[in-house]
Amino acid sequence: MTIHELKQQAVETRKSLLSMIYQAKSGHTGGALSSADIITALYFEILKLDPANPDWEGRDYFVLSKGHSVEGYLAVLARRGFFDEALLKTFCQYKSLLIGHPNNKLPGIEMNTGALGHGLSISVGMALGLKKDKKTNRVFTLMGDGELAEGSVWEAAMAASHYKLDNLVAIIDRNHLQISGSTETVMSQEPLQQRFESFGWHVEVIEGNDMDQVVSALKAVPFTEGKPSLIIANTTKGKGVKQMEDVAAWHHGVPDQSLFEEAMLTFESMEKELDNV
Ligand SMILES: Cc1ncc(C[n+]2csc(CCOP(=O)(O)OP(=O)(O)O)c2C)c(N)n1
Ligand SMILES: [Mg+2]
Repeated sequence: MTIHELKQQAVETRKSLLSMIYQAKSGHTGGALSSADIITALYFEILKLDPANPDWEGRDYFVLSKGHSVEGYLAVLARRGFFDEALLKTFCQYKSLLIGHPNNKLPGIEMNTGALGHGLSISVGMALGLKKDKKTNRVFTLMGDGELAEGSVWEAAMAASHYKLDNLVAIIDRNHLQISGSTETVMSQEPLQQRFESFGWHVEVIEGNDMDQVVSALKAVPFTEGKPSLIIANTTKGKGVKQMEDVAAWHHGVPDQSLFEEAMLTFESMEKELDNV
């Protein structure tokens, strides 16, 4: 896909995830919006996948370590054809497989996540297994910046470089907010790049809501042979809905009817603008 088409897809992802949250009256809005460009690029351009055969041996693996941002993940999986898009309407309803966090009973989802701090460890295990089997599949994992307060992340970071896992790519959605406020107030993360570098990773810092930069970085991995790759993606929590941007309360806020309708109109005008380019 071209960058232009990917930008259009990212607007679709935002429309879809906000509709799911509005309908369900539940969800994690801010972090789903901040990571919408990254998850769209992964699923429409980067990952090797076969939606008709989710267990295809040659696939790349993806773990949504910040499992609460499931809405964008479900939206791209459905649009890529892993399951019927109509199922998105059942999000968070009784007996639906589309629960509030990733559920590996759904085609395309490798790993149940939601308890933060486990995705990187799981991804290290997957990447190590693939290396031992002399396979070339890659493993991608998307983490939150608040999630980095979990000690298990750092054990995994150590192991990834110890085992020279250059088939592992971690992305941090660096929106500077977690559930209750700024990451720097709750548990400071800086100097984040140097921390990971000191753990033996090759780190690149990008603007994570800029599709050009997201795709360029994801296409350039592994950055260094023999090292795990980390992309620190600077993003805005709530990206795309002005009232939600950079506001901690929108971590799991649900828009009322008027804000929902206003946001959908904004997305539609973004689409029209892109159509005219
Ligand atoms: C182990 C664990 N502790 C607490 C939570 C509750 N929780 C859900 S989301 C969240 C904040 C995460 O912040 P961040 O990783 O920055 O996510 P984002 O900003 O991308 O939404 C917390 C504390 C959890 N899911 N798992
Ligand atoms: Mg965050």
